[in-house]
Amino acid sequence: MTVDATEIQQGAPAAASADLVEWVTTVAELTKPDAVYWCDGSEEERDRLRAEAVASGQFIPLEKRPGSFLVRSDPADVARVESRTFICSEKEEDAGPTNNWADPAEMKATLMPLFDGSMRGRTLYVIPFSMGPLGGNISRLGVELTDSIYVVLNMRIMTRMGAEALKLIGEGQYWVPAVHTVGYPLVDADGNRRDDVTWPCNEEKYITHFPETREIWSYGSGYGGNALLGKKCYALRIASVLARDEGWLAEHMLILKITGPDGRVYHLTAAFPSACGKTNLAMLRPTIPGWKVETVGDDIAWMRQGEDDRLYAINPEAGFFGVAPGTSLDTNPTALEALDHDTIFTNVALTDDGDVWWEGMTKEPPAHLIDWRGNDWTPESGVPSSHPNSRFTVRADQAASISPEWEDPTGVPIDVILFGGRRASNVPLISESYDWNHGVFVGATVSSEQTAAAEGAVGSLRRDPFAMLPFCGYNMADYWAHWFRVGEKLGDKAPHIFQVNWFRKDSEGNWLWPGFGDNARAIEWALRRINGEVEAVDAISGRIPVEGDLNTEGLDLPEGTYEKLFALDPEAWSVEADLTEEYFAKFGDKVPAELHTQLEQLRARIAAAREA
Ligand code: GTP
Ligand code: SPV
Ligand code: MN
Repeated sequence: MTVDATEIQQGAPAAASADLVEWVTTVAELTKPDAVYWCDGSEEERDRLRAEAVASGQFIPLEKRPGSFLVRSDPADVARVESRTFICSEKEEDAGPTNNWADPAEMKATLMPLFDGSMRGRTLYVIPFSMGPLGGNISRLGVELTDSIYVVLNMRIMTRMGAEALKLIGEGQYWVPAVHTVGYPLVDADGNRRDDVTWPCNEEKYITHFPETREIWSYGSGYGGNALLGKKCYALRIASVLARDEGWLAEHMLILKITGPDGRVYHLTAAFPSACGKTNLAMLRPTIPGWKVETVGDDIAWMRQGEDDRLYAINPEAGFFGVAPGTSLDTNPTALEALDHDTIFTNVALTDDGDVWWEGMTKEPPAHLIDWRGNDWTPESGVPSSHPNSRFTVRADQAASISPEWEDPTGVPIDVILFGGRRASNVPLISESYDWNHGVFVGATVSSEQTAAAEGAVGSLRRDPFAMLPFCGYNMADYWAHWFRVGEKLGDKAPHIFQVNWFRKDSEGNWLWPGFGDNARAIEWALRRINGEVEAVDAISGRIPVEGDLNTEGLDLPEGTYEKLFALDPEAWSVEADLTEEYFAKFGDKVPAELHTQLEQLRARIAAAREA
């Protein structure tokens, strides 16, 4: 029996506004669930939903980690699906050449038959949530409707979800509607029932955004950014549109606080593409004495100019949806320690004693595991035991490194912005932008080797401007123009911009730089630069350290490492410049003139380096 409008109205909490109840009713009439359930965010509710998910077989309780569960997804639903992600703006040029565009009316016409009856036999969960601290000025509200308990329990960790958010919406605050279905109804239109599976999803997937009406509709996937709609769909794709219209920034950036030996405090944001080290840097344990890093956010930053004209950042999320493989006591002890309770693990391996394991967690793999597909696994199996995009979901405040300011609704003032990516060659360990506009050019031209965070060819080099390629909700060239406008408003209060690359390799393919905790050394140099404590060398990509100024004390780097880390080959950079010109051409006359000016200046520096 599908739920009817009267039942929905009677079942709605008193705090629910009429417009919200009406929207829920409309979606329920379309998707035809058995029941509608309004999430209140309580622990009692969490425990009940966990128990249901365990009973259905989707959640495997982990004895070693209280309140923690392992979930195995369908092998065909393991990452964001960029090819199925659409920006449905009225005009195609407003989506731009880097997004898949669809006409909003046509997309709705495609989606409605898919959503029709898509929740038959299931419960529709109403998830009111806040991105950012509840009631904060920079924070924004949303409501996700979903037929997945997995999504509810993940959203409960990743956002401030429940009665408080519902109350703010009831008071008339702005909210964004987001509808999600796994697209696996348990009952067909004729009333025939089928059994559920542990990871329901649909072969057909649509992750759609309507920037003008500010709606999100997601069909067919239960995984990560495809399904936890507060994250990429709202906090980046829709929020980037809001930010453009309202003069702020919604970015794919970590936020950290760093304190030096002299007690001075700085805040940084860093934009790195998916699975390129944001979580790791946000929880960095510096290897240089006297430095301390605290975490504000690991994936998304919302930034606005404050009353003192500086740029302030909040983390709109409440949890971490972090890459599991590679997380170890050596690389990221803070993350590993945070995962000892109340964590959802997706697509990692199960040990014989009821714990989890993934590649890189320990040097020696266990002798036997159940892999992420549910099969027996031994070190001889020849395949990874965990999916490369397997993830943990954990409350942010479970990380010991969490900054006391992480929930400050006004945010933290940003001193430095880093842009980075995975580059085996050409891009030096660190270089300082000549000014804001050069920094925007650097951000706009980032390329990075693709990772397993999205479907596609892992390792292939692709442009990922501002690490926003899959997340910008409008034309990327307009987004660049927006960054120039923001810089103009910030003037001399603007953060300093640096480019970093932890991933440079030698000719044998070995990392040149130890990375992780040692990345603090590059940040130390950046902070000394902004304080005017050290000189720098004007180079092709920006200003690079004078040899000896980069603190390598205690590192056992082979002779010649500095030269290799900072090598800037004019021939290779000339090729980069040509590729950049080709890349800009895709955006036609939308490319801000300043980017062409910056490209000319880059070419001039390349020419000067050739002559030197
Ligand atoms: P998303 O959550 O997908 O946006 O990714 P992220 O940027 O937060 O990535 P994360 O910090 O989880 O890092 C992903 C991978 O990069 C892990 O396998 C890390 O081990 C690896 N990694 C992170 N920092 C470094 C580093 O400094 N050097 C090297 N070589 N690898 C690193
Ligand atoms: C990313 O891919 O950048 C992520 C993971 O942070 S997801 O939420 O799946 O987008
Ligand atoms: Mn991300």
